[in-house]
Amino acid sequence: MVSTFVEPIDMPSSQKFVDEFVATNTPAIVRGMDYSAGSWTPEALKTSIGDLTALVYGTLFDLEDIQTLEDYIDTWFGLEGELEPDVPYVRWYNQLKDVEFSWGDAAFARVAGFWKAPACLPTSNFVVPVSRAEAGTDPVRDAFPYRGLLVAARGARTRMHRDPFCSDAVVCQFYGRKEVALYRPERADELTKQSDGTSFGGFVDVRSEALDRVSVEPDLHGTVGPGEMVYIPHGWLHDVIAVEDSVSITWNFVHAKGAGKFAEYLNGAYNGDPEFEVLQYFHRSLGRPQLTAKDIASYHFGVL
Ligand SMILES: O=C(O)CCC(=O)C(=O)O
Ligand SMILES: [Fe+2]
Repeated sequence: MVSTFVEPIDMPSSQKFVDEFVATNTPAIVRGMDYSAGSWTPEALKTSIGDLTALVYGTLFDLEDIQTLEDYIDTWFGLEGELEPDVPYVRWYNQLKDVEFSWGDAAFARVAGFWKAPACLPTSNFVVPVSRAEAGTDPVRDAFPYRGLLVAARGARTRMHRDPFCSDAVVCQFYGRKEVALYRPERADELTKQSDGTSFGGFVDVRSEALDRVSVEPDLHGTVGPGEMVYIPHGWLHDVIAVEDSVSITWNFVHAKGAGKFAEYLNGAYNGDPEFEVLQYFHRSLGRPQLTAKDIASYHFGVL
């Protein structure tokens, strides 16, 4: 099989984006985001949020360290030569659990004036997160599950995984470049090494032999640079590497037009999935009592 290069498309309308990509579960790379490029350079970020304590990870989603963003940038940005293994990665999520922590909420509040949600994304009919009073939901100001500031020195990577609870993801690129490899949901078995009981883990590491190429041909591959966004629909497995020092913002959502698998998840697969607690947290944060998967399903889809 030969992998197809994903050509960036110009920013479509949200109706077109929902119909052509969200409803059909098709990945896309979109160019033409409206953002303030000068506010996202490493130097500018050191001034705006460098004093805040960031969450530092390895190549997947296990927290390894905390460090101010300024320390991280000073230590890791500017590496040259061959891509180095084990470069740490700042994934600075807004609060998604009931624990005190250096969550990214304060950093998101400070950078809110520097970007806008890409115009192609819908602003209503979300199933996740639940919008307050059914109002539109804006990832610039509102918390979404796994909304994170991603600061990745060259060589830092997100190993092959699949995002949690059948949610879709976007990654908006503001500085530097990343390479993305995408594998269809039907290939999950082929790409599973061993099930480790988490949503993210247990997949083959396609860059274990060499960082600059993937060892299993993806269905789609592309690169994302400043002002571009990648859309990763639910179920698609993906591997991402920063080939330049990189700054992005990501978040996950479920839209009513792409919610079929999410409904199935609530009907069974949530059971034993530690990520289900994140969904419950988002409902609780709106003042609702602890909801079961059945409650959440009937809230969104009526009685299943
Ligand atoms: O940009 C990246 O490193 C990929 C992020 C990602 O896939 C995720 O956070 O789930
Ligand atoms: Fe992901």
